[in-house]
Amino acid sequence: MIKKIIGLALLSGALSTVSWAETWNMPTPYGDANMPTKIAYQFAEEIKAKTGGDLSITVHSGASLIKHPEIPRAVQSGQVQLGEVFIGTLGNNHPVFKHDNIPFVATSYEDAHKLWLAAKPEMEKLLDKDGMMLLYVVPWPAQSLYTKFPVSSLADLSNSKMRAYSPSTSRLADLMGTTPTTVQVPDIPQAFSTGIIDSMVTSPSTGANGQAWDYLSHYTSIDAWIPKNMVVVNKRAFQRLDKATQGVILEAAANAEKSGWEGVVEQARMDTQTLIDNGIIVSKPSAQLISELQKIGAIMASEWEAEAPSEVGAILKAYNK
Ligand code: PCA
Repeated sequence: MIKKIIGLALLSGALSTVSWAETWNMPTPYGDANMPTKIAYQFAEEIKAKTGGDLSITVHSGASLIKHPEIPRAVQSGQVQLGEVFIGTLGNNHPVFKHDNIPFVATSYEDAHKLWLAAKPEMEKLLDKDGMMLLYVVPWPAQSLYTKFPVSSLADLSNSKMRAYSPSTSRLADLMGTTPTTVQVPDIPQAFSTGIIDSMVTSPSTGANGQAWDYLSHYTSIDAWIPKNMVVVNKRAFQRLDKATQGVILEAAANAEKSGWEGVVEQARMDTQTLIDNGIIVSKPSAQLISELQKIGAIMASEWEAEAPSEVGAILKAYNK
């Protein structure tokens, strides 16, 4: 009898240890050289340290566990507990996600932050409907134009094949008179060298990480928008945790978001310098190019608002306040 009781006690002790230390999986889309990925590792480390190892998060970077387009669904279904995604890729799910990729709405980091605060309540409502909760966002450096040739006006881009990474950038490519082609980051070098694309709009970081100097020559700093990655958690997974652990996650998320907004300016400067050091011709856009692009931005902004007047209207109203 006594033996049996001891046996049970040991067994339940062992079981409770197992159920206390949890491991969560966190797929991310981009590789380890990117700031959002570095921040994801910090976020995971902070949570592990502050929970004394009760919750440890395994970061699976570079879409190694789940392909980028499938990450939101994996979090929603609970296949993984949390994950990271580039907000703009969800533009076809709901126009609210497009706030992330509309040219010339917010071109400074300060304005991009303001736009984010304006969009956040609408984003949270959408995610909540899908059983997810927003944890934090990380901004990318401002998006600029990379080409295999100099560009002084849109005419120089006619017949160009431009990379697109979201519904909004496909629309942008159309309006610029180019042919949009969707290419994931790891495939950019190959797509340029085989002539599938000859231009793209992305950050100095993505150009520098992909050694853009190997396959293109010009960078025109149009700084057209400042997009973000977001990290979302499955609501049920989060609610199952005790209050203290939930608090640790929210605190680590706030720290992650802060380091992103604080770090992005210096990241942009360093990566632009890397482009210059490797021989890319970095220049400011001509007045003509900027005015042509701004006209396209205005068209895109009004199309965007017309798609969802109440939600997008709410974002723009909060932003312009
Ligand atoms: N790099 C990512 C997203 C935005 C950025 O700067 C990309 O090009 O796909």
